[in-house]
Amino acid sequence: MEVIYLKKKLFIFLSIISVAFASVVPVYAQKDYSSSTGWKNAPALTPGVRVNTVTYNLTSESHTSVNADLVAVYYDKYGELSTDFASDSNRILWIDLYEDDVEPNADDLVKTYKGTFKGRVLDTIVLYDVVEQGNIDSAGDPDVELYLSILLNKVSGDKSLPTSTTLFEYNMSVY
Ligand SMILES: [Ca+2]
Ligand SMILES: [Ca+2]
Ligand SMILES: [Ca+2]
Repeated sequence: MEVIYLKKKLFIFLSIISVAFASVVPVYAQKDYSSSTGWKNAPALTPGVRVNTVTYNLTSESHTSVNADLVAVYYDKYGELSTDFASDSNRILWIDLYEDDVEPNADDLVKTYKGTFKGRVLDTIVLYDVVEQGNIDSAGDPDVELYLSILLNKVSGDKSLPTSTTLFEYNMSVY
């Protein structure tokens, strides 16, 4: 009886250890791939000229297929245009989030973000539209290739010069 009791205690002990270990392993495994770009400076933007960022390869941590709901772009560190640019509170900054594909497939326009100004100061960037309602890459492919396509509207009085890269920072995440 006593031996069986000890075996049972040992079994419970080992079960607790294995459950604890199993819960640690996935957390460690998640560090092996990137699900976020980290904070990046905006590219230099010449008004009226569309500029694409580099393409980032990100992997979903929770889903084997990725749709727009699993992708977010965060913005921070809003800056100010220099006096080379007109002060205009009607100026708009358009940011399109794309998922890159290989021809003959066109890249997916996933979401659009809209930036607004108070004079020369970039006031805020908000989600404007979710364009793609289905998967943004092949079903069963958790690795997505994301880039931003950015257009700073040209306003009368702007010089044809690029902005500094401190107009804003962005951070893309896939969940
Ligand atoms: Ca792709
Ligand atoms: Ca795609
Ligand atoms: Ca892919």
